[in-house]
Amino acid sequence: MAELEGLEFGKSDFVLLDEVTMEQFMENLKLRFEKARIYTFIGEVVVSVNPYRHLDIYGKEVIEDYRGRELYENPPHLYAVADAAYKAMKRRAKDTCIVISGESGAGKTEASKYIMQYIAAITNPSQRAEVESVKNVLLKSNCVLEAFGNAKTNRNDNSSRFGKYMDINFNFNGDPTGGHINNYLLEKVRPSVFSLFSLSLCHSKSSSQASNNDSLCHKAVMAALKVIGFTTEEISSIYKILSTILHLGNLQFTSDGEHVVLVGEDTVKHISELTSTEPENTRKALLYRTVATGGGEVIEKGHSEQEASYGRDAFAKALYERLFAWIVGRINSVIQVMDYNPALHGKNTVIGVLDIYGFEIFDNNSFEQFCINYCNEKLQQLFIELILRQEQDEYQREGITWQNIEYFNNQIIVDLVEQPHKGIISVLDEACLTAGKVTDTVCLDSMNKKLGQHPHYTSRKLCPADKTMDFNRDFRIRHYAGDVTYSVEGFLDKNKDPLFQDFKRLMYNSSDPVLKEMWPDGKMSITEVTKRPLTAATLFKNSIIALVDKLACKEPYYVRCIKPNEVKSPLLFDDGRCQHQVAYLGLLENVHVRRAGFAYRQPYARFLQRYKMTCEYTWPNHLMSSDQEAVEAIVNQHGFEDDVAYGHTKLFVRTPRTLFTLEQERAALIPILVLFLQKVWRGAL
Ligand code: AD9
Ligand code: MG
Repeated sequence: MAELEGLEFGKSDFVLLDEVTMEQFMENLKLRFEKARIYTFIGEVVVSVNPYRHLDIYGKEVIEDYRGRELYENPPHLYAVADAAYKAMKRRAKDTCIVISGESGAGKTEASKYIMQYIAAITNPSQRAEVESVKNVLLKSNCVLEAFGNAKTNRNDNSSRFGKYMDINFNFNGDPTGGHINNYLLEKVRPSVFSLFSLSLCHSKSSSQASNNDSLCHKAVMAALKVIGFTTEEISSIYKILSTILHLGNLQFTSDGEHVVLVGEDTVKHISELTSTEPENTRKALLYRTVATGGGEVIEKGHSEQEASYGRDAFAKALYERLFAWIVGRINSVIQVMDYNPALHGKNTVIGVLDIYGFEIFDNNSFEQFCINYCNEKLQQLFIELILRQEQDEYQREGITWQNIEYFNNQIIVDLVEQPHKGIISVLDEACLTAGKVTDTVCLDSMNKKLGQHPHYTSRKLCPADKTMDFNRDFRIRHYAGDVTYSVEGFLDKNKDPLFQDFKRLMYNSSDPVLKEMWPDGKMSITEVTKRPLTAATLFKNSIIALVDKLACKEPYYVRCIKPNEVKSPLLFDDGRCQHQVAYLGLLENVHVRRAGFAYRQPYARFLQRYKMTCEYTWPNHLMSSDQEAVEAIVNQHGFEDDVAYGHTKLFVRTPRTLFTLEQERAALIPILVLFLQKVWRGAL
């Protein structure tokens, strides 16, 4: 068993702070970061600070230290949470989930990988081939999703531009049998340049031309694609689509005075070759759109230069989005659990791992931040609700008297965003549906009208004195994590996310079967396409509601990630930035909740087994009528009466200090006991 940490490393659980204040919290967090203790508990929650350097704390021996242990037996670690989630799943047949949150670059994706690796390492001890192959695919899927869905941003060199939720299924043995991945809100703009470029460059160039790093990455992706089971044809289609996206980026339009014309017919030729379409059709789709007139007549209408550029960009983004969705779908079809018969195999249980973007507050906040922050409101609600609900259920079940805890219920902000007919999303959708030229500013006006009274909404019009906002552009939401000012510019376009039907039809008619498969909606004729597709915000809302439903029925475990500085430095702890994150992650609130309740609980028999040596009435055996009575004797002898409550089957301990004291006493007694036993053994006594 790993050594418990000494006091020079600070408190390993924030619940142990002398006083729960921001100062004490930050002091402890900083001290631990400086001593390379990047993980700290709040009860069962792990707070993690990105070390920005390699730490030797993830090896095989460390995994062995955590395997099957109780949380407080080892120093805080991701492995402790992973093990707790796994144990609950295996021993109690509970579906569990691990929710990893934090801002960009805080270390979520790395954490999710360590958790997956831990689970892979502790399962399938008998090395059964079919389980090994499932594990391999699950691990390799990360590499592929990162290659296609990550990008270098100014906040993170390897930023995931999508939220990911992965279910891992287990059989009654506790071995993985498969899984399912859901992805959320892929950001279509940023990744399209850098990562795709290096991927497809590697593919087309010989490895001597590509940089060493790129070529290594490319090799790993190719190997992962093959392990997952992508065929050669599929891989070739994937790279052709990537090239198409890059060629579209080079395509320019100009005007001959009357018509819009393409600059560089060669590019069009390349695109049609890569997409297996007729060059003439490709050209047409780029320059014209088919529209149905009021009388039902179908005509071709030439684009303006601006419309053509807009169409090209929308097409490139849609190609990327559909490619990514198709890859996820393809991975899912491989890892899907088949032929599972509960009658034969026992209950199929699940551990879900959620790696999703945290709260974002930038200088300029747009539609993406709006969606991301709404998602965080939903998750925060779930966090409070689940943690409190679970606590309160347990106290009730065990017959413990308990006072409900007051907390800020952010339902009001969730409503502000998602309520039908009234919420921001609904106002946006309405503006998108209105025919004619509804501008972003007009949309802002209708939000002001509808939401002006809402305590968490404001804008310059409603609050003229606030000069930090622009009159025609900005609105502000008072989020649970703080105020965020959004610029409404581009909201409508991003919400409508329109793509001319002509592109869909072009792709559907491609003779590349993989590409065709990605565009089933290209089958519809122009007269069929009158129904408006759901908007981006509504689609996102629906997917987040479904996600929350999924999480709500699982036992949750949390990893809260913090980014120590903006410059990726292993040495710098930026107090201001860190404090801000602690505040909006609600960590102090979390400590309060945890302290108000009982931090630890243990069945009487287990408690007794572990600590009986610390009490003269229970060592080596007790003569009392029940385990509960024996536990009471231990508690009384140590003077912990005020810190515990007795449930029907378990002892509840308010502060972990009690347990630590017992732990220390036990640790001190063990060598004496060993000595004693050795002497007995040798007949010296
Ligand atoms: V984003 O929202 O996808 O932009 P993440 O996922 O929160 O973000 P990520 O896990 O990608 O951040 O971490 C960013 C970088 O920090 C990694 O590429 C590593 O270089 C570094 N990092 C994060 N966690 C660790 C760690 N436990 N040990 C060492 C780490 N380095
Ligand atoms: Mg990430």
